[in-house]
Amino acid sequence: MRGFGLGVAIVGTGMIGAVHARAARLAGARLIGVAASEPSRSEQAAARLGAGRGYDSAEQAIADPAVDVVHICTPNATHLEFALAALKAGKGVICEKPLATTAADARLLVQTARESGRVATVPFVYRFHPMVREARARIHAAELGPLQLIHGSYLQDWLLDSNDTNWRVDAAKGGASRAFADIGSHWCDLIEWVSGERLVSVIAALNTTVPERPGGNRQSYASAAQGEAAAPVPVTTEDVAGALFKTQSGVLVNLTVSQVSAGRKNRLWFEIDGAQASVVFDQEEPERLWLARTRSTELLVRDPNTGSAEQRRLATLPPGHAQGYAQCFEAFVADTYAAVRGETRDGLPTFDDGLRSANIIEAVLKSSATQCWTAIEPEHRAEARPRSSDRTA
Ligand code: SOE
Repeated sequence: MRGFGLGVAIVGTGMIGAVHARAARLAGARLIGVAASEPSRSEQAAARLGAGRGYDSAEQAIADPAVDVVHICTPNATHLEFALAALKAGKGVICEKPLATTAADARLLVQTARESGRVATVPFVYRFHPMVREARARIHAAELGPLQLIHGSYLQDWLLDSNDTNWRVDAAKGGASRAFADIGSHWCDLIEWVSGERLVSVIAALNTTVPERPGGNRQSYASAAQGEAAAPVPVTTEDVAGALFKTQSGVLVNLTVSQVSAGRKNRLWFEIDGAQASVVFDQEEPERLWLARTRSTELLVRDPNTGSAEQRRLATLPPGHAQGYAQCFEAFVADTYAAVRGETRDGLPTFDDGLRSANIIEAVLKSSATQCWTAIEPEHRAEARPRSSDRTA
């Protein structure tokens, strides 16, 4: 660690690489350089993202002694190689989700991270909405009573048109699961973390509703109109998924996932129903939390002056000045850097959480193939309960 800020490199310069770059800079890091798929693209991306240099390759970025933390923002199938190399080079790592395309690979990454002693995190960033923290604090303060049911959905529409495509569609680059691994993974991470419940088994069904999409090697979000013309290829990854889970205490959890639901842009929604009260969070309306009892309903509004310690910590703007996805990402990156400096932050998603997610994805794939209830590998979870300091004020 040198000077004021950590030195960081970003490997992968698509849509999400740019989000990382901005969050890194806001957290006070020095953006030493970026690596794209080829040197000329790295140079262009360095200019666009305000980085010190463009690297010739990911390997060069990882080997740079000026770099303390490597952000891995490349297609999923490359995460294993780059994250292993970065950990072995003694770097801290932020690796995009899904952490790996198989649970075995995710397990190897967890083991390597532990052996390295480095901070290794995964951007399950929706944990960083202040009102998500509020929901969690209230559940852990037993305000909802014993939990009865958890349900919800994560819906998008950016792959609705048969001309829409992206590397995620290709199982060789994105992994065998697409919609569930890309966004269902966020929902499962969030509800486990908020509720304290642990998913133990699942029955799931996956469906590919758009059987062919343009082939080719497009980066990030891109429709055929924006990219090069390419012949259609069969799609093997799912557009929609339905899953019914059971938790360790017997709570039923029902999830619908889709990347082909017209008008739904990034609608992560959950409801947690307890014996005394229910709580609802909608990622597209993240400033509010719906909290209802049988005879009264409240709409809680984010406010840095009220609520749980963690709501207040993550509220960076005054009430009524909307915070959203960008501030979640910024808080996640800032908390990762704080951990690299040796500080403790509540709810930082680590490689253990990436492995947890990979185990859930693997069980969902297996259940949909066998049409049977399937056990989820019960691996250690880094953090299941909030600190005692996170209580409603
Ligand atoms: C695309 O579906 C995507 O960008 C995901 O990869 C992100 O994790 C999610 O936050 C938004 O949608």
